[in-house]
Amino acid sequence: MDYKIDTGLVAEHNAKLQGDLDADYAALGGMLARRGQDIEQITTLAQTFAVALPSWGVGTGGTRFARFPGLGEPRNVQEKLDDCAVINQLTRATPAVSLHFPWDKPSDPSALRAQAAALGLHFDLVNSNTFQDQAGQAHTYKFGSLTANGAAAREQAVAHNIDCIELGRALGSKGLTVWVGDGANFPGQSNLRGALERYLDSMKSIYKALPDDWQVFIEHKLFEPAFYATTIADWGTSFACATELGPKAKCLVDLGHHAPNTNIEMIVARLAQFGKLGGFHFNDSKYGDDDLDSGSINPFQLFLVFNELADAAQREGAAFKPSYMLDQSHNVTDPIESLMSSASEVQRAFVQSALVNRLELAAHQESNDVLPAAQALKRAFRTDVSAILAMARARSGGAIDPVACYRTAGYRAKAAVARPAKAGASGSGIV
Ligand code: AOS
Ligand code: ZN
Ligand code: ZN
Ligand code: ZN
Repeated sequence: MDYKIDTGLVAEHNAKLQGDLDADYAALGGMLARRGQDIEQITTLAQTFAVALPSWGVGTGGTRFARFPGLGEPRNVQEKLDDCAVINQLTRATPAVSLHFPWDKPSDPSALRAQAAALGLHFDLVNSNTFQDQAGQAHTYKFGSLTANGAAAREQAVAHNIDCIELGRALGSKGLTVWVGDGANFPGQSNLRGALERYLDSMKSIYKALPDDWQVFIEHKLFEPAFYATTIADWGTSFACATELGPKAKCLVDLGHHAPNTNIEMIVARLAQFGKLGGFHFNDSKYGDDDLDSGSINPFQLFLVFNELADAAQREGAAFKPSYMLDQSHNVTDPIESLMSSASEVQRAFVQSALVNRLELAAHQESNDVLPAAQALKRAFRTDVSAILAMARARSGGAIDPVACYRTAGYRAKAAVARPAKAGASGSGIV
């Protein structure tokens, strides 16, 4: 394995913290045992958790107003993989990378696949990009891509998605996520129904190009860049389109793509109930598509989402396997640090949801005993499972404290030397 952080350094870091961790773990184990829960079982479960990294997340994202590049940013997809490998080495929770084309288009897909394998990584869903024009592109997406009035722009957008499938296939991916910014800024600009009809026509062509074992995920988003009417604005539209397209089409929920205060966990429950929950883009949000670090604003919501996922997993067993990805933009932090801590925040919600006593909860619901039902959730949410997360990492070969270990290793300073800043470094301000 091509480890980017010296394994001796990780071992040394862990050795210093192991004693304290053992004590915290024993205390937590004792508390859970009094609740009838076995900490070992939960730690083993924590070790199975995985969330994919967004290739675009390892560069400084910026906002639509400005971008302040950091030192040692990855300049190409190979360097992005190196950074993703660091995150996975220290967290052991991010073995897959979700690539975005054409941003990450490799000149040699098999070489990129080999690099990923050497780094202990593989490729999750690939993402198409028809929300911005690329240099030399024949037809603009200014007035839409998959929904454009002009057949030529639509065909170009469809062809790009099919290229993404081909590329993804060469890389070992099993699915495509389609997010389009198509919509209108003015009432009257676009025929609302006509745009969705064109979207469906375009998506049908993409769907036909899917290999047998592939899926396509439709990502909805309330607004931005279209500020009056977005074609795929909500889960209802996404669900209707996924249903119309067929069994390989599912819905992808980006937590930031809803109006403030939307009950996202209920959307998750609905999509799971009807077999259309494809996956997630995890991030956090205060106002809109803020792409803040997962769990940084509303960790209770994240927990409630995982509580629904735990319910679905219990009902449906191994067949229930939504894809988990992060989709964040890091403007004021080192992206590697943010992604490490975000992966562990999502893992935290997963572990907390496993602490919910589902039998007890069901009994309270059955007897309409409301307060204890609410308390059953709160008790799990309030449990500090940090020692379980740290133990899971240590046992899987990661770092007890990933951010501290990363800082000790001086990876960013070394990257700053190896990757001198250049204008227009890879990454995007649009996430
Ligand atoms: C855009 O708002 C979406 O979240 C998409 O997932 C997008 O492809 C990604 O954020 C990269 O820009
Ligand atoms: Zn997203
Ligand atoms: Zn975003
Ligand atoms: Zn978004």
